[in-house]
Amino acid sequence: MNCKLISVPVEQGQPVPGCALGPEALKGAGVAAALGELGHDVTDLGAVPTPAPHPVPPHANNLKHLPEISAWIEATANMAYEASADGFPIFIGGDHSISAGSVSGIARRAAEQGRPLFVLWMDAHSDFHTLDTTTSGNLHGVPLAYLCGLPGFEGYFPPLVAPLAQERVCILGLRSVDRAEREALASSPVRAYDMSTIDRKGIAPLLEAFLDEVRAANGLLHVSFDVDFLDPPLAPGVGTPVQGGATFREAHLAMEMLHESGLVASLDVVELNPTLDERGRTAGLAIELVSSLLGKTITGKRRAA
Ligand code: Z70
Ligand code: MN
Ligand code: MN
Ligand code: MN
Repeated sequence: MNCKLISVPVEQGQPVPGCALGPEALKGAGVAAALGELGHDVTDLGAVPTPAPHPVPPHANNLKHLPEISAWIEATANMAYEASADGFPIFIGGDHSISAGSVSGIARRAAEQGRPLFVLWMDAHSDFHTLDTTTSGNLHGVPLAYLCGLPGFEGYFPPLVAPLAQERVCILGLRSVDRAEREALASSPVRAYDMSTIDRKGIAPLLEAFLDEVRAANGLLHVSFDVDFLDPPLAPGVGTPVQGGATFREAHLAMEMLHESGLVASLDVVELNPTLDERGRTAGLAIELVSSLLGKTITGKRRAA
């Protein structure tokens, strides 16, 4: 596999400084070497160049850095579209607003190829606000609603070439969902699994059922991994930790299953904030999990890359 590393050093989608240093932290902690060890070719495509802010009209809601984030989404989408012609793009954030760009570019490519795109959103948060419903104004809280074609983004975010089919989206790991997001999810076919559901049913059967659907549809799968999916004591280097997250064993198993499925075509790793990390633990853990998704095994007896 040709793994293409794409840095998207954006932090204006959320309020805590430091998240823009995520790409350098992950690279500094050896993500390229770790993937090389697994037999992959690794190409570092560098960073999405900082775009000029978009001249968007004023919005009635108090949205933070809307012109900048809108421009980053467009620039990231263009890079994602180009990079997804071949190989396995890995988008390293940056806050989760970058996925509005990475996934929309991937979706445009998948639509051209006539392949249904499925998205696994591993996150403590649903990121399912529209521009009208967000109460924080932090745009890392809206990317999934935008990608699913919810209304109100027109004229503010770039036009979506290929909105996601909501029944092909699965959110895993929820424990912080705002009221408006809860209402929007209740009337949406998006699968939204919170931690209680994971505790009761187990992460493996939930994920396996989703992977079966991707396989049956001959689909492509994009994984959007928000590091705050993980339990905060394990992964302190995130801006918005929420207690009660996934354990190492749950996350590790999910990544191994994703690899074994052979269905994953692209990946985001977002919300890593190295200034809040403890001696690089969170970055190291993220690399361990990305390695599992790309074929690292314990005994070496599983399916090869
Ligand atoms: C909240 C909001 C959020 C990530 C925090 C939080 C959103 N729902 N997303 N961390 N990744 O402000 O809209
Ligand atoms: Mn532009
Ligand atoms: Mn998120
Ligand atoms: Mn999150």
